[in-house]
Amino acid sequence: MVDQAGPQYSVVIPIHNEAECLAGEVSGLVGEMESRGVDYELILAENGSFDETPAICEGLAVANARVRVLRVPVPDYGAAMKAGMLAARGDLIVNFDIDFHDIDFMLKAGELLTAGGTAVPGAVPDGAAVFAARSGAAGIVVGSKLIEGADDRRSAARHLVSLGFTTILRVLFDRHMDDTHGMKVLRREVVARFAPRTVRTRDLFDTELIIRARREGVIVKALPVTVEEKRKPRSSIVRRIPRTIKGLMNLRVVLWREGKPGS
Ligand SMILES: Nc1nc2c(ncn2[C@@H]2O[C@H](COP(=O)(O)OP(=O)(O)O)[C@@H](O)[C@H]2O)c(=O)[nH]1
Ligand SMILES: [Mg+2]
Repeated sequence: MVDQAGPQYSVVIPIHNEAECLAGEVSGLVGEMESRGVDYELILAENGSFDETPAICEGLAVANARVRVLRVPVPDYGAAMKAGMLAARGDLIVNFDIDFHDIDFMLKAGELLTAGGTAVPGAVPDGAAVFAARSGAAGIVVGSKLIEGADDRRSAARHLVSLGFTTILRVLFDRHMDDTHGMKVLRREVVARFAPRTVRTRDLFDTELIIRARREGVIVKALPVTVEEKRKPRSSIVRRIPRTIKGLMNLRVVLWREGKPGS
């Protein structure tokens, strides 16, 4: 059982129509965390599936008290991730995809986030994220497919899309932005402070969360990752590109209207 104080890691995975690989991937992940003595909970943030996925999720939760299922009615990757992160009880909140997860990355990120004796308390007052920034500790660690040491084994087209996406983020928001869409680990108080303020869902929730945190001084560090396409992506990249660009433009306007944080 997860104790009252919450586990060290809450792993949140958005899930949609994953009947084929769900049980296998979860059992691999859980097995690795248990054998490495990780104190975890696993939140399967499922929505909109029309295959056997919901029943498989329920079965996984019944079989393991550390696994929880969260259902959101509409199929929305970002809304599922947001609900999962806000329901998480861990000190460190991890975002994985069912086809993209890496416990070594998670543990290395966890070390960076708790380095220097900045223990993450279970319940912290608002403003703690900014305190973390002032103390020089990172509040978010992202897995980057683009920095030195990363190994992107996907198609050249998908690598190019990731590169283009990050370039647009740098032009529109912050020239030091790194990869935002992929594995990441966040301190719980960063999620608690910024996730409720996000307005974009679908593919842009996590990007907006990072943009908002950076704007208020949260330190974001990047670790290089290896990424391999284990199966075909669920949504078409061609349909995602115009939707994403439109969403980013909208977010730019929303943030301009909000003005500078603290002013
Ligand atoms: N909850 C939820 N999860 C989704 C949705 N679409 C995709 N996912 C999950 O998001 C993760 C990444 O999906 P994938 O198709 O591999 O996207 P990509 O690799 O980013 O192109 C997987 O765990 C999917 O099951 C959705 O509409 N709702
Ligand atoms: Mg994928």
